[in-house]
Amino acid sequence: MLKAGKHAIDVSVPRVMGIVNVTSDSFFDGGRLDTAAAIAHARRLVEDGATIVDVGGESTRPGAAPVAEDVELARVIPIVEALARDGACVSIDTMKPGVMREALAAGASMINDVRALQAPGALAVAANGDAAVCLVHMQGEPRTMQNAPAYRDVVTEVRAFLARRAQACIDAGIAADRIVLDPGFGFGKSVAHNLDLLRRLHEIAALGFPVLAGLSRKSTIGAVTGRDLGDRLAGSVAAALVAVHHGARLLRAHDVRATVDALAVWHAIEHEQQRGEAREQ
Ligand code: HH2
Repeated sequence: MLKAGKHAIDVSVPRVMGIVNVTSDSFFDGGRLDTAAAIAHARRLVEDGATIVDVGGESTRPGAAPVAEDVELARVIPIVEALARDGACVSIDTMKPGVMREALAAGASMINDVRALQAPGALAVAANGDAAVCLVHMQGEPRTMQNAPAYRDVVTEVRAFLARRAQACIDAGIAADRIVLDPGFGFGKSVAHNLDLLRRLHEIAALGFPVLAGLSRKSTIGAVTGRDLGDRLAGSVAAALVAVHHGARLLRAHDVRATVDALAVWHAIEHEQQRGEAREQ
């Protein structure tokens, strides 16, 4: 069970985190700045089977321009409030402790931070409440992270970093059952690094925390398939299934319905005894 505020998420079955970006420049779904449209989109993702909705007001794509805190707050808080009022498990995708604090006050149940709570004050904000935390590995800064990322062994280094950050959370008073780890596909990684991480994801899962994988529509899918952004659904779903096969428990996805369906098929195959009736069909 992953504890996220008042929610307890059974991660023995892989779950989908639906992406709700409220930005001008997100790499796939940028341009949805209208609050009502963002809320409607998030509700659709919940209907489609998202267990968590991840609300972000600042793009972290390579080269993205930073967003001021007041602008980010104005974008995300009304959406977090509306979804939390619905009873949804809401994650706030931010690097800023001030946004984390306000989002938790507005009802968010999870902090998703690509800086893994390393900003001054971030750990304290998380430790103060009962939200889950998703700790992401990133080499460098969003603006420059894709300029020649380099590792001796990407999996060993990412795993060591995530283990250190999980320990820092536990030392700060965050219970182990509130911690999620994410290798940060595309965050200071080449295509080869991302594929290595995916192939050896079980080494990160072996740390004992649920692992989240975010590959949806990312450039690695484009590099492998030769497809543009709008045409990467099949590649993204394939990558999500491989991630689950190698130990991921949470999949961050733009296309919730397709990902949920693919996971249902995977789960039925892997746990066939629970699906006896499906065998009759
Ligand atoms: N990827 C993105 C943003 N947040 N959080 C986690 N935990 N893992 C990820 O892989 C991850 C993330 C980038 O994707 P997206 O939100 O679609 O784009 P943008 O950053 O341009 O808004």
